[in-house]
Amino acid sequence: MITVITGGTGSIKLVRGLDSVLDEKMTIITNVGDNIWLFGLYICPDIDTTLYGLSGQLDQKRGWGIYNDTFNWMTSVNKFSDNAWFQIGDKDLDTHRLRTKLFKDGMKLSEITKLMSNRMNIKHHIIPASNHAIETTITTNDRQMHLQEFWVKNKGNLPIKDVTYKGIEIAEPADNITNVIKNSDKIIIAPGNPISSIGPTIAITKLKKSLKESNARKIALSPIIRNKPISGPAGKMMRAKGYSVSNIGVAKFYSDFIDELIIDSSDIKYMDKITKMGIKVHQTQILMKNSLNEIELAKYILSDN
Ligand code: FO1
Repeated sequence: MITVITGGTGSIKLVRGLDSVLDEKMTIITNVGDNIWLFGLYICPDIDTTLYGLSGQLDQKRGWGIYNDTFNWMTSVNKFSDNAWFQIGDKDLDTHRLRTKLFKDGMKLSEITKLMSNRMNIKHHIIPASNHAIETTITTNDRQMHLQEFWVKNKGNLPIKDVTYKGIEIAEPADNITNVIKNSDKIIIAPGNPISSIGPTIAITKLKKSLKESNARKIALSPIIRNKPISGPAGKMMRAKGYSVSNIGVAKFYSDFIDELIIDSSDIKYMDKITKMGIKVHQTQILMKNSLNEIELAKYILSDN
């Protein structure tokens, strides 16, 4: 049984690769830290990227939203709302509308995700990390803000003093996540931003405990090549949390539960240092520029090397 812990717009590339290669169903645990209420809608970007990615609807260039979407509704929103910095596509809108309705009707986020996944004919299990609200919050010089306000409204151009996960103290893993983790053969940490895409999930106390206790091979993919994040604000965030922006920093961040780390072939110089931390290191080409790369990396992870 394969379980993947995902978040951010890069994870879906690996998930797609695994989907092409695997005959069996996998479980995909998605980040909920960047969920946000805007325009009266409950928006869950990482769940939707997974849903759209696995049902062939994703705008692959942007990494979020639906391809060939239009943004006419946003023009009306601009008249009334201060939050028009967050772009909702016209087709994408219906996902948020339905989720919000079902949520207000009393359904849990995991139930809503299952329903949507079934309607999109996705064979895998997509489970939000928690049904509790967890909010990734960025502390800049003068105040705290939601991750989306930092990343989308301010384009990540503010200094980061701290990153916290609001609500994490009381958050429980959704559904049967702890059992899935215990019974998995392999648990793959997708190449997402360790702090904002994977961090909120593994900070859930009971989820982390089950990761530590699981006998699965726990394999993380580095999101960093030659000391630079493949995409997004991982560098700034890792520095703010006291981790170096390198594979050493990634290894340290995951060191209390992973067995293995896959790094890019160009970073081979870090191998010894990471091995000394008790983590087995693999090196291969980790940058996924096209579907062939996605499939090759998925095959590499699934092989027993
Ligand atoms: N990212 C942007 O940079 N600008 C946007 O206007 C934007 C809108 C948006 C709407 C729906 C959705 O599911 C994702 C959206 N994203 C947008 C992506 C999102 O901000 C982040 O990349 C993810 O939260 C990272 O996981």
